[in-house]
Amino acid sequence: MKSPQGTSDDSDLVKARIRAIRAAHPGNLMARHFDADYFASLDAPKRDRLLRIIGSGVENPDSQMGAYARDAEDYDEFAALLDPMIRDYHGIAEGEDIAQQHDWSGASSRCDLAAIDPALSGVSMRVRVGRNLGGFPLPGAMTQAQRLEFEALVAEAFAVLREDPQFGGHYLSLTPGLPHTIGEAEYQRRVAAHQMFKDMSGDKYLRAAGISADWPYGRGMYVSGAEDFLVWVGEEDQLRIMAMARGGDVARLFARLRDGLERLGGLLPPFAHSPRYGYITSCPTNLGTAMRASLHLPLPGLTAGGADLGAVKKAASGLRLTVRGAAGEHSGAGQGGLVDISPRARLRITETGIMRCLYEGAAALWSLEQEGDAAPAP
Ligand code: DAR
Repeated sequence: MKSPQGTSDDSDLVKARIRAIRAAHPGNLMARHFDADYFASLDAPKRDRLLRIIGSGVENPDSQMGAYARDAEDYDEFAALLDPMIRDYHGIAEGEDIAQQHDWSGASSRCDLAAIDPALSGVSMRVRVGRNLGGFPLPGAMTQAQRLEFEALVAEAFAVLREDPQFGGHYLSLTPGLPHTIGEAEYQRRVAAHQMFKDMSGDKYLRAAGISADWPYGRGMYVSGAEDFLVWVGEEDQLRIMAMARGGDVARLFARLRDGLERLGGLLPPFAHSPRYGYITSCPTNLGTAMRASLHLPLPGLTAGGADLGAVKKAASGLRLTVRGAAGEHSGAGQGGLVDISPRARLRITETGIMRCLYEGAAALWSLEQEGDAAPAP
């Protein structure tokens, strides 16, 4: 059966299919929390909207979350299903209050891994946040015209930012026929340099959610002169704003992002934000700070020379960190046991909390590596 993209007369089929997914894929949070009576209580238009939100999780039973919001309001309008999924994923008990706070004060502190060990003065670090503008649908529901309208709006902001002494740079569009459009060779060079994002149609989850539709229209990237401040346009969220650096100074990296976010935010309409869930994102896993902070650590001892991530994942989990290969999700450890470590929490933690979790977690893993012991101290 094709995925149920908004055909409410598929209700019984959908319910049966989700029951089967729940049995075969207990980790699919949409299937775990889907309630057939709630679904049946909705009128046809709302059933159609909900089917589109969960379509990726139905089409891809191996999903973790299994849903992508299509409008900022979806989190309130479909809270009966989405809130239990969000609590389950982010480890928030039913009845516990959710009120996201934001705090960037840590970016003005001293958090430099090189001060712990000069060997850490060359680590590759990246921190990004997702942002969406309240006046547009989220990427899964945008028409091609809306994607082009959005790109034109942010390109105006980039035209101002490019003159900024701290963040000056230029915008590279993938939309055919624009003044800033880049060719295939430049695009592939930027992808190989780990700057530009790939065609999302290769991600079955994003494809099923409609997030990769109309590729490459409305997509592009702003890059600062120093190539250490980037803004993706039209990826999983409307904007992914990131700072990158080599070295161990985590606080300085966060300060770079904080300042860039402030400059760009002052040139755009307000970002979609909820007092409950913080910055609104397509995927519920990113709600709250909408931040992913990471750095690459060489851990040959903890990864058996890069052959096995099991022990380091266990050690990292105790430090509230996730570990993946340095080449991204689902990749193995790189040369010399190079791994990407990142705080797991996004919601009910502040930006400073994430920064400190990354800094302290990296220091702890490095110390274990030096001691040659994969089990963290009790
Ligand atoms: N694959 C989707 C999303 C998982 C989180 N990763 C994101 N948002 N890039 C799933 O529901 O499993």
